[in-house]
Amino acid sequence: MTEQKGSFEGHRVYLGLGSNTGDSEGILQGAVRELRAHFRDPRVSPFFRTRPRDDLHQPDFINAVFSGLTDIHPYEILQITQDLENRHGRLRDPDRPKGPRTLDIDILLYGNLQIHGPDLEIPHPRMKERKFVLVPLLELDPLLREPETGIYYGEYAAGLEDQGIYYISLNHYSTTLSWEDRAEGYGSKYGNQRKQ
Ligand code: PH2
Ligand code: MG
Ligand code: MG
Repeated sequence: MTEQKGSFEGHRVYLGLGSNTGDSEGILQGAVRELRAHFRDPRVSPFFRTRPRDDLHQPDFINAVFSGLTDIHPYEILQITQDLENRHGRLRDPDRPKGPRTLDIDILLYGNLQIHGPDLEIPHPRMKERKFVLVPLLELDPLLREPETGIYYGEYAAGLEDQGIYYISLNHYSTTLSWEDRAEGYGSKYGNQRKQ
């Protein structure tokens, strides 16, 4: 069999990153740096400050989406991401499964693959209700569609209420403002109202 070098691109994987404990922005930057080593053509969305969902009494999150090409098996990706979470000192309060965390990495999409296992579901079952996932995802890939239905993720996002997603400028390294001040100062097409 002749080898066709470079003809197989691999699967494009999307990972949702979140943190709301410690130096969240630095933690996500560190996670991205490590993830890049496992994927070809790595891409990362802008970072967003987002209002907490599900468990409402916790600090705002920083969220972003990472994407890259790979042939690594989905369960092996799960190993890599869980290892990364653990090495970043992820603390889980068993009473608060959706509570504060130093680093959360969720597998959102693996090409058009669909997996419905007890410890892994792809596409991520709640991603289309969550603007903290959809907004950064759509920054990376505005025409992305849901594998099962072909529905644009942009359509899901457009149908959702305001969930408090605040853009953080990519150009913020040149300022000495806190990320909260930057988010407020730069404004956003997703709305720029500060939480009360
Ligand atoms: N993660 C959760 C629960 N709630 N809210 C925001 N804004 N961002 C998150 O990443 C998040 C959340 C559970 O993983
Ligand atoms: Mg999560
Ligand atoms: Mg998770």
